[in-house]
Amino acid sequence: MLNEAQSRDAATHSDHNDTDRREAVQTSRRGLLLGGSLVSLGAAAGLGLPLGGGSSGLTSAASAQGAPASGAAPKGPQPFDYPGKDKGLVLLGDRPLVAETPERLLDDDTTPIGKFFIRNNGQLPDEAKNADAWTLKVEGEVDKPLTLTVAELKSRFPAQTMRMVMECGGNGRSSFQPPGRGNQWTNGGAGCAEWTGVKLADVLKAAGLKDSAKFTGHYGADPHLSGDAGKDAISRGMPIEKALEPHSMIVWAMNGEPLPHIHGGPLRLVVPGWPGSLSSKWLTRVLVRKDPHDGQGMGGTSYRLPTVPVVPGSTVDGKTNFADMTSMPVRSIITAPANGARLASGTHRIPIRGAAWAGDHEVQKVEVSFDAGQRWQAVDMAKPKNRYDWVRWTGTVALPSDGYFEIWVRATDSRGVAQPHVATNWNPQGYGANALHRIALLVG
Ligand SMILES: Nc1nc2c(c(=O)[nH]1)N[C@H]1C(S)=C(S)[C@@H](COP(=O)(O)O)O[C@H]1N2
Ligand SMILES: [Mo]
Repeated sequence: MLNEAQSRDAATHSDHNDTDRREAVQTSRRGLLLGGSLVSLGAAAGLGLPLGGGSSGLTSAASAQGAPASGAAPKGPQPFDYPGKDKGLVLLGDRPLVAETPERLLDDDTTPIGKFFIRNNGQLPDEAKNADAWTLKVEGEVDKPLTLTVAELKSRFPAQTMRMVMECGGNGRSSFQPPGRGNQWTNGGAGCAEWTGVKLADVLKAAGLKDSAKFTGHYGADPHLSGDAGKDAISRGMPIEKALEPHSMIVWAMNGEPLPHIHGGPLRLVVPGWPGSLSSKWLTRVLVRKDPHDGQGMGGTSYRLPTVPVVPGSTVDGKTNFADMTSMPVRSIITAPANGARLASGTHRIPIRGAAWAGDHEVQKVEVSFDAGQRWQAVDMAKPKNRYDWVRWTGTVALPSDGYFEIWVRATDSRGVAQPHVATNWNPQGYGANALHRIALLVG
């Protein structure tokens, strides 16, 4: 059996199709964790223990990510440095640029742009000089192919603003054992912003969908990592039913500001509830198709899950008994206190808060435990603003004494499906892991 460091190494160096390759060149998460913000968080909180962040699984939260990987030289703190972004984001890879938001930074009702995670598959395209002149083509199985500028989108169709979660399909990947290939997200490949734009459905209807219109394919302006102009960085698509949902949007603003370049400005899709990879940034073209899209990031094991569970670590090509991911699974996070917080002796009533969301489903309940799941208590949930908004929750746990405690949280969706204690339905690229979130606290 591989130990954690070895298998993480294997994950980092594995080589498969193009998508995998891109993820494989990324910086090892382990190295960053060792020298990075999570360890210093423990230190900053006055705690000598090497507490990890976002840990899940069957080891204690304090030890889950604390042991140095053999051969990895400890590095100094490496704050994430990108214009307009919070230095507390954690860099998962710099080529392509990928950064996640530690759970404690997801403490705002609406995730500020500065704290919103970044997930690129290719290079950044050039920044548009005139956002309103950016053009989008809608073609394929339509009566009237359209070429629309952003200015025309704004003037021809009714605008709407929705607060909705965007979540990477690989969010939670670091809790798979053996590790799934790709960015080792904890729970921070997600954020919830206010998106302003038009319904994708309105634009598709203006183009006139033919009876043969069954699927979409999306294209963005970002060059492939290799620079090869014949390849797309990513090009995913979805069934037309999802495209026609009123919450599937073409957006130009985020939290009331023009959509930032790093988040796909001037124009992107937001397809809530499903893997973030459908929410194409720097959107240039929506192709309406009669057959499922075959772009970069479709097929094989890309954004696909086993329909018949496979042995963890097995070699599978995704051709049989696999299906495209649709709804993301239910997830909850504790955003305060921060993992590793140290509280004064005698502090036993601990206010805690966080967020929960459930892909296409609603959150039915959120519960917390301070005794490793022997007893659970429900917390109060705020009403979401609209469908696909997350639920902000608050609660208080009454600890029996001073000492070391873990607070666990789990959410249950509207179908009665709760988060598992360990990541389940292992798959080679590590999608859909939603093991419950835990934080460690030391009182006294
Ligand atoms: N054109 C383009 N669109 C893209 C991507 C990309 O690399 N290129 N990444 C996708 C993935 S995998 C995710 S999770 C989201 C992330 O959006 P964000 O970077 O704004 O957080 O964008 C999606 N849209
Ligand atoms: Mo993603």
